[in-house]
Amino acid sequence: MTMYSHGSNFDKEQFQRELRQVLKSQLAVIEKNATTKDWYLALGRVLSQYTSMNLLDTEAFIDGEKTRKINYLSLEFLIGRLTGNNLINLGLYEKIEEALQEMDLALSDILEEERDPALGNGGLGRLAACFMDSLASQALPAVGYGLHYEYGLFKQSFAAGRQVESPDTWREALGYPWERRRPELTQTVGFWGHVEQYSDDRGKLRKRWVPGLKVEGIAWDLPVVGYQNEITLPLRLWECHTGDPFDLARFNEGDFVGAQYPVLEASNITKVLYPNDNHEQGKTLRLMQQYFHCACSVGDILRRHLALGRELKTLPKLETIQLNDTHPVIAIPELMRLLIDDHDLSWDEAWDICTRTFAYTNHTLLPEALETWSEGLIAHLLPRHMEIIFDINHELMVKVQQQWPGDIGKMSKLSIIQEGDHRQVRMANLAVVTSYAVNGVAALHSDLVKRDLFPEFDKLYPRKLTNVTNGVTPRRWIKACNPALSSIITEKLGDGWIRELSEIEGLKAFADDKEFQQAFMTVKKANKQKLADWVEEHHGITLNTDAIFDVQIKRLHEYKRQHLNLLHILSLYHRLLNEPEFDIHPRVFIFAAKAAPGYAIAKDIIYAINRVAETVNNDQRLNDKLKVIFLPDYRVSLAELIIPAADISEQISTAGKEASGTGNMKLAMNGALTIGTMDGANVEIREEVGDDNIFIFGLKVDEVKALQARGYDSFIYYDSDPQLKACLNMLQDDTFTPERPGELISVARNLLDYGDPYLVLADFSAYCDAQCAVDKSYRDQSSWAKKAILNTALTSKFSSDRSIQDYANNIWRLSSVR
Ligand code: AZC
Repeated sequence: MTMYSHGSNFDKEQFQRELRQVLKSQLAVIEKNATTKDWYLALGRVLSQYTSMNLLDTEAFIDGEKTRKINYLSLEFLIGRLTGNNLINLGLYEKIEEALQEMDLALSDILEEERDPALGNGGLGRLAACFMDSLASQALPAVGYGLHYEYGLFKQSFAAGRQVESPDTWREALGYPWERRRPELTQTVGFWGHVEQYSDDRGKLRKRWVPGLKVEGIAWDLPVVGYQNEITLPLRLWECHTGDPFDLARFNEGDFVGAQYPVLEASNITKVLYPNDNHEQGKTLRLMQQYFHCACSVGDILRRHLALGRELKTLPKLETIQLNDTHPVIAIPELMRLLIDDHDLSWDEAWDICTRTFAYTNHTLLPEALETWSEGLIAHLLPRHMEIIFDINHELMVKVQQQWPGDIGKMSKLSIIQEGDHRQVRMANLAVVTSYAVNGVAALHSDLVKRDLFPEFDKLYPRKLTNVTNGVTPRRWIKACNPALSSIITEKLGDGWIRELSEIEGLKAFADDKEFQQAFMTVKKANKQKLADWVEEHHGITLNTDAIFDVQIKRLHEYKRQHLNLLHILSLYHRLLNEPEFDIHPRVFIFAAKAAPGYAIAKDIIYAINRVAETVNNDQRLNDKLKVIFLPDYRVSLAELIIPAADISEQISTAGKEASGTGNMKLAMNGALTIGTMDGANVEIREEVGDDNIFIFGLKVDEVKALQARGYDSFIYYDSDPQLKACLNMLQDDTFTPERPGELISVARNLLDYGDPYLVLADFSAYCDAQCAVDKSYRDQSSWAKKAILNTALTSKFSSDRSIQDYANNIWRLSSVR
């Protein structure tokens, strides 16, 4: 057996032979005709042979261990490109680079050929990917369970400034080289049908679900390579295959054509990722996706457990199932059903197992993102599961009655079933009631989960609600994306920080060191140049790298307030043109964001920024002081280019709305200073870096609540602040769309007539003041360098290795973390 790690047993000539062989035998390309794309595919295939072996060996090794295993269930894993990252984690980057160079091939060009697997929307999906990296790098036994979408998150382009979506065929024509099909792991999943009672052999009355349709779940494994430790964990993605429609036709006798509809619907189950971030849509197909994902994953977990000859009652001791948001919560009634109906456990036995197996992470407080499913839909699609949910709810109501006798209000608030004309199943309530631990994703957020979202559950289940602050992997988000920074860190501290990020605190000692400041700023400048070159090449816009690179990159959402950023840009534009005394250090505002295709105002905000950018960038009077650029198709690989080049990180959500944020962490680690509200993990970033090294502004959570309770009126700000008024008027008087009057009005209307739901105007003036402070601060380059260095040095808390250790110690209770 060959373990490929540390590159210690790497044989260059053999690798070159394998590469040529794969090119010819598998891709049918002769060397002299090979394109960079062909080489990328060949390289991926050769490397994935190594990781496949490591994956199977890790599997065997883990099966032999008697420790608890983590099953991370998530509808999204936003993994980004794998080739470069896997090379680093395998310890093969330099060796392969050299081997390719000998063949006249540039690794960096080859890596650019990989299309990002975008199997997630934003923060929640990217977090899952970082967690898998940390689990593997800390050699923790784990499997990531997700869906093998045929189309990932849509590709975004702009047509005359407006977002246009197109399908993302991430696997391209020849397949994704890193994935492996695992036919032996196939699962069968039912839908629809009915529940029947029957007497078993011993005359016991039992229930079983007779589905109206069965589909197959095919497993695809992607390798999650641990950092130079010989561990490769599976990211197991399920793909839906529908069987022969004629079976169904027979089943439904008579209506031959009509009987195909469910099959047609089912054949779409893993076609596309729903493109919503922090918003649920309530579509039947989405529930089918969720159930399909859960049935395959729970089925696989039980299969593994039983194959090792283990008893069901030891399941909680040996397996834990972490639910990434409510999307996989239907796994709870699924496991109950399997234990009771298929394995003949009593209700109490099954419930005992479930309540010690599941744990749930909440990622948002936004009401529109809290999932509920119509009871009628669940009863129709998954009749046995609906029965089980009712039974779980019955027990819950008994408990609520004991705790608060006669309190109907409490019953209706806590009930899993929301009463009303169209009864709904509240997935979060089901998750909280069943899980042995429930966590929020940053200290403030977890506090609000307790205080505002689930205060009664916190009483009912003391200590169940807890916090695990998010983190990001330093392998991808420093080492891989910022090689220049990595090498100056390593020069000073050695390379232990890649595995144990707290070692990076050693940089603190060099924060005042002029030479190191210079080195740090030289790296930053080079990264800005790299981004500028890319922007010039792809978008034909020249960026001045002496300018402050001010970055807001994340999904487009009103609560994230890209339009607050826009208003500030308008105020700079207005002042530069109208106030002769007014001057600023040159600034480049960089945006990147996708809007959910159905989210009209978010798309209007993108359009407004693009139109403003066009005018501002071409206004000669500004003397290059101001540039605005909205880069299309935000994705992991674009983030990897932008983040190392950022001076300022925009984290300006309405306080209480951003659960954590993780881009804020990546940017701070790479030496960008945060301008942000007291929201999500910004609060903890401030704690770590200190007030001098961050720009905090705006209303705090309690002030937001108080203002809203008093009755918020955005016109008060509009009428009393001439600066703000001028900005909003520019949106309304067609300054930026002279040829198309009224086109930017919706953004202004949203903030005025429609009540400004996220208090943009209330925070405008504080935001402008904070931006002034940024401008002033940047003029002292040495002091700025110090602040930037301290951001890199003092944000090690936000390594996902630390998050995973918190989960391991406080939630999963793994005996040995290392
Ligand atoms: C996001 C949160 O909005 C973000 O603040 C957090 O950092 C991230 O999860 C990871 O915890 N939430 C989502 O993406 N949520 C949904 C339902 O899409």
